[in-house]
Amino acid sequence: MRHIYSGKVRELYETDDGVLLLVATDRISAFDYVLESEIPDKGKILTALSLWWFGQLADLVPNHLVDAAIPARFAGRATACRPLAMVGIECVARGYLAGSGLAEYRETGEVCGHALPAGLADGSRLPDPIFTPATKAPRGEHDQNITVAEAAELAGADVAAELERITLEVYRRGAELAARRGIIVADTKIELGFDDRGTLRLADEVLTPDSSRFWPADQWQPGRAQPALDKQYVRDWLISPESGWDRRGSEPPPPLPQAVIERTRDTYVRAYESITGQRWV
Ligand code: PZK
Repeated sequence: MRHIYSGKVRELYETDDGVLLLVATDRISAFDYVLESEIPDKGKILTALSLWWFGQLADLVPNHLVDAAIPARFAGRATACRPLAMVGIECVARGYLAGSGLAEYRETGEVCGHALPAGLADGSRLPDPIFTPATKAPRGEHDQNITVAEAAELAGADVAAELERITLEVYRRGAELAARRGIIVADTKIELGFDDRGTLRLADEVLTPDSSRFWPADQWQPGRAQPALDKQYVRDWLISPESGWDRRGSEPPPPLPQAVIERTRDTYVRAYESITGQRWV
């Protein structure tokens, strides 16, 4: 087996049979840093959640999962995948305004070429979910939003239309299911790739808090930044005086107190349990 790539919080391996292993670690990022503290079981929880979603979405879009042995040291935190020719576009759907979508809206009144009504605020629900593609940024940089027309130029009009259709369907299904459990899926990013027969398949992880913005519905209040379902305790502690950390300085964030680690682990467990309706064991 060889290691082929390190992401911020995940690792990618290739087995001798050409199967890819996506390994979710317990690393956590905040404010663009990978923290030195880990969240116990985070990788296993997100892997289980992603697998559950692949099942829920199987009638909408084929996926990259294959049935292959997973080495014991990655048990529970890896998915075995077929190698795909990945589409060079990050496929994002947004049902609410936040992050780079909000920034673009404030500057132009549009997001990725979608004209939006005036007067929307941080966290506002959009009239309809929109497809907001982005180009993959080099390591350490942020993805760059592009218009739907630019995506069509890059990928070809037919492929881009498929990306948009699949991304919006995944978002709608995900948002609808999560809403029944009191969770808002503000947006989600999916990755798609072509298999050796030319079929587009859903890859990577899907509808996890690392690839989506999950907000507790009972705390949703447009007009301010929404608390994240998963790492709000981490962010709040890091920007609190107790951490002693200056977000605008050049120092990396300090290690998290045990209580913050434990509460954050609880938020991942809660997210898993409320979305899937299954107990985390
Ligand atoms: C692939 N990534 C992102 C994921 C990392 C990085 N089925 C596939 N075929 C080919 N390539 C990929 C996939 C998938 N999924 C995914 N980069 C390439 C990534 C996990 C860990 F370090």
